[in-house]
Amino acid sequence: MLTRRAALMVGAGLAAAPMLVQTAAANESLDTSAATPVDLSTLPRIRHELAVPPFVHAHEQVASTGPRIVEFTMDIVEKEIQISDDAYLQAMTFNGSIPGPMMVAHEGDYVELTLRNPATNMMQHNIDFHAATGALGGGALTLINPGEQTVLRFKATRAGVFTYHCAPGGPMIPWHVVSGMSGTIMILPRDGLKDQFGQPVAYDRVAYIGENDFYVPRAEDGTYKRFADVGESYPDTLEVMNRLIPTHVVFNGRVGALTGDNALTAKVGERVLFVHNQANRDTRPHLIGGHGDLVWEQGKFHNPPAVDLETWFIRGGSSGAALYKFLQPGLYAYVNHNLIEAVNLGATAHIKVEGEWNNDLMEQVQAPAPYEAT
Ligand SMILES: [Cu+2]
Repeated sequence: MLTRRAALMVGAGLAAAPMLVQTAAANESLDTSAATPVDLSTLPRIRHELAVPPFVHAHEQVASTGPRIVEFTMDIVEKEIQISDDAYLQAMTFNGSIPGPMMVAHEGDYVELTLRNPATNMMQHNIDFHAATGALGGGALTLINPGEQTVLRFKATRAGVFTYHCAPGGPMIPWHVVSGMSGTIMILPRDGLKDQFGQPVAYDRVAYIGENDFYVPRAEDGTYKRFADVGESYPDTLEVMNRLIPTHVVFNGRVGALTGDNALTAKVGERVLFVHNQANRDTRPHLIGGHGDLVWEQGKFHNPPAVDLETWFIRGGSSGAALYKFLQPGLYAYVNHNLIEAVNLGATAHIKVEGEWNNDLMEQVQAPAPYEAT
């Protein structure tokens, strides 16, 4: 059952942008009940509890078994979050985090997601997996009202990191996405990742970065507006969204989510797989003082990775992956190399790396000191 407020909001959104309604029909549900049943009863099942980003649930890089049904459960959470010292967002989230949690499975597995929309929410939601085939990525089979749940199973036929996001129809689609509803699923080849020569490579840890562009309305005095609930935030937010200039561009939900005390950590010699999701807007990650040793810029693991990249490109609506082995200790910044977005709007993460300095790779031959002009 749609709550009265949610019904009002859907109606208000549709009325505000009639052209979008004609072209984006993701709110039309699909009846697949007449399809021939498949029997997967002999497949083993494994259930993963999702981790909060930037962390990822424990998983095998090389599959030790044949295909399995890999089970996940996510709750949709509508809540206000603070996104900078001076701004709050009426957020919509998968499982309470921005980005939504990363799910990991292997090519040939079946992903089975239980998606729940608690009765305390106001909005209809669903999920569109870019990794899945048919039914608008599952969006047409998963539209749920507050108080409902749904279970979607899809076969992971393509390997890579893929964006998933909410797509409940019409102008609700961009609004839910820029309110926080996106994340990444990683489908690994069964025999793991390969370098540019086809040789196996492994990572020691995953750093899962979700980048978001936020559009927070301002009051007449220039301060950011705060709203009682997600529904109340919609009309003003739509106005800011449609001007296409974000007020915030951040990693993992807020300015400073991955800096200072929240910085990522690594050791010299460790290989970190940076997975970067941006569901709405192009971006260009760069690791200051490091590189992308192997970069699946488009995020798809059956394409040979590019090597030695300085900056890579993530298309809006996709996830990409970059593997880097840290060679020097110290503080690294992982940024969106639109430096205005990185420094002034928030799209910066820090990695604190421990280990021994290598003077062969870099040496301060002379510390800064005054010099005599000649
Ligand atoms: Cu949604």
